[in-house]
Amino acid sequence: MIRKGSDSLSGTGRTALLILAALIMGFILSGCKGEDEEAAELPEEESLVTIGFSQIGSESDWRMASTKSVQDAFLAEDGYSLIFNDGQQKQENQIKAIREFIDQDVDYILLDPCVETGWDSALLEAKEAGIPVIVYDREVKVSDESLYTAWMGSDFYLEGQRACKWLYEYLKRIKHSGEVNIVDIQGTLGSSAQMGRTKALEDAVREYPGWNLLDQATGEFTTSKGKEVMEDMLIKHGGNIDIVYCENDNEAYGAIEAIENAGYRIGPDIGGYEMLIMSFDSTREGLRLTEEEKIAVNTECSPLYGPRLRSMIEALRAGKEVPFKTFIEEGQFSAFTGIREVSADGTDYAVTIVNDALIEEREY
Ligand code: GZL
Repeated sequence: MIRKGSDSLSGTGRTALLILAALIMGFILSGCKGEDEEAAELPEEESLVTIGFSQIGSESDWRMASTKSVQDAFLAEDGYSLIFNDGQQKQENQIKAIREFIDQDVDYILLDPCVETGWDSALLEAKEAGIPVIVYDREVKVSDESLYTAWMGSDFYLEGQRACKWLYEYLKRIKHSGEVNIVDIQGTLGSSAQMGRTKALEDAVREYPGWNLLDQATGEFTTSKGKEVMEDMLIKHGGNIDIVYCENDNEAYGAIEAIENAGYRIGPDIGGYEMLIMSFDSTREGLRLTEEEKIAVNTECSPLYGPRLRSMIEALRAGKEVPFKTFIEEGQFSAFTGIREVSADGTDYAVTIVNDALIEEREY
């Protein structure tokens, strides 16, 4: 305490003054932290929203882009703690990860399911623990849809329909009246992406006269397996193959390598004994091959879910309703300028002609 009118302070008074001065100094200093101190200041660990992210694996360019999109959307500086688990393309690993997230009592679980079935028990455990599960990209098939909060992803059957309709229109424009022999390098068997794209091709083969499905085998959405499957198909069918339907870009990379190694030509001129490659994903590398006409048509499957998933979680945190099922818009690309749109399911979809600028701008 400071006494008034006194020209010298007692011991107590001096101590009080020193304490007061220290308090004032402390107050001033605390208000002017260095920039780096503020920058380094992150939300307290316990205040972060924790998210368990069960990712399928790292099998393809698409998958890596999908992982990056989610990681970039849930940063600590934005108040999130993302716990990432790579399932290495095995459902048992993903189920184990879900159970670990429950033990860690995360706030939300993000799941991209490698296959559609076999999730009921793990999802029931999450529901009983009160942890909302958002499924994205591929779908789950469960006995009770209340086992998860929402799904957002692609319409894989429509992707396949658009790809096959493009081929139908293309064959018309080059006046190819004969039969076409098609081989199908499938994705991971049992995944929604594979089932949708495969079924669309099988339905088109039934619908369009002269379309023959020579062979089908899974390339597991990888370059190496796609190459191996193509090598086997070339041994069995050789130059009888007209169309190679690759269910993702990485399989197309592998198929192209196998076809060129075997001395066959790749391109849109199937009448001139070139093999025509179709693909899905529309990655930057896939579109570069499309511009070179090594891939005739590339049907997009966007991996950029991060911002959408973050918006959904922010809505849930705010107590808002979110749609149970959300399909995302996707494009289609080709270097063939004769087709600018295809109609599927009663809707006209634009076909974008690839060019360098478009490829440069791609986020993945
Ligand atoms: C489809 C996605 C598929 C991609 C592949 O949404 O699940 O898995 O098409 C990826 O590239 O491996």
